[in-house]
Amino acid sequence: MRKAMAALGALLMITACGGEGGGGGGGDQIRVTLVQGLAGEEFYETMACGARAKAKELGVTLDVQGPQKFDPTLQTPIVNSVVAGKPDALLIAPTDVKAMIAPLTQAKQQDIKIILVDTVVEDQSIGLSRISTDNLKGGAAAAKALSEQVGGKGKALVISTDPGVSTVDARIKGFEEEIKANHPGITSLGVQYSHNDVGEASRIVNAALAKDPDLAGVFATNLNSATGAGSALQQAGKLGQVKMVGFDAGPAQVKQLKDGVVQALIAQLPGDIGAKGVEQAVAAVKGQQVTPSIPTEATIITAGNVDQPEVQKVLYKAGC
Ligand code: T6T
Repeated sequence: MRKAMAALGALLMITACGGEGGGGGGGDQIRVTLVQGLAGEEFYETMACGARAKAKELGVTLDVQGPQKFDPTLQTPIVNSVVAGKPDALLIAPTDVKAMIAPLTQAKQQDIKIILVDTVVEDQSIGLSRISTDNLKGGAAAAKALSEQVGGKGKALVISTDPGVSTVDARIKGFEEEIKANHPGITSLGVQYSHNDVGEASRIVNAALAKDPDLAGVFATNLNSATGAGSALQQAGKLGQVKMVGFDAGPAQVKQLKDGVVQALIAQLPGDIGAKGVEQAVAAVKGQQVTPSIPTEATIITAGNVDQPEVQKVLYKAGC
């Protein structure tokens, strides 16, 4: 029943977003579709804004669609219906490294140019260009920032979304390797998974605080995990006692930063990823040079620099 409802929800999403930008779709106009990892979430909405602006600049027709949950069982029917509509190119953030290979193979067989934005799939033959933050480096930066906050010692917990999501898996790897290599005083309590659910992330932190009252730090690998972990620390009155570093810079997280719930955020450049995605899609459709791998930058945000104009520019938005 829940699946049927979710599929219906996804179908409703498709009809609501068809046909944007690029002045009405003349015959030879390039048609691109962006399939987000999660519709309505600030990271992917900011990505869509960057893609839309670039599409307008290049005179491309852009459709933006996304599932209601970060879930391959919801993303797959969207990809299948996009493929049926035969766009010239598809920008997609695959929600699982394995499960999204089959639907994307279909798209490739239809000669739809595929550009992977943010996340990737294991099959290296899928994606003419892969555009994403250097997440391994981002995870290591999070480890350094957290270690600094806790004075290089104590127990640290990692909260992530689900195994099989390329970005957050790389952040965990970068974090754990940095801790092992350079922060001997830090004891990693391992990773727990929130399934990208804010409430679940809160529940995990509450349970961790009960089990390890001397918990020193938390690394949350993405927006929803960070938001949930932060509210649990706030409700437990652990502000400043348990330090936290979170990936992403959505409005809720920036508020937590200003309230002293979290000490550092690692902000990606989703708008940049979206814009570069459209550029690579157009190049691929025109048979021009395409760049196979494009790493994008990330910025460490603290209460000390959050109000600086250049930092304000990288904060995520819920709309354009
Ligand atoms: O962290 C981003 C994105 O990079 C990741 O792939 C999934 O989660 C976010 O969308 C934030 O929720």
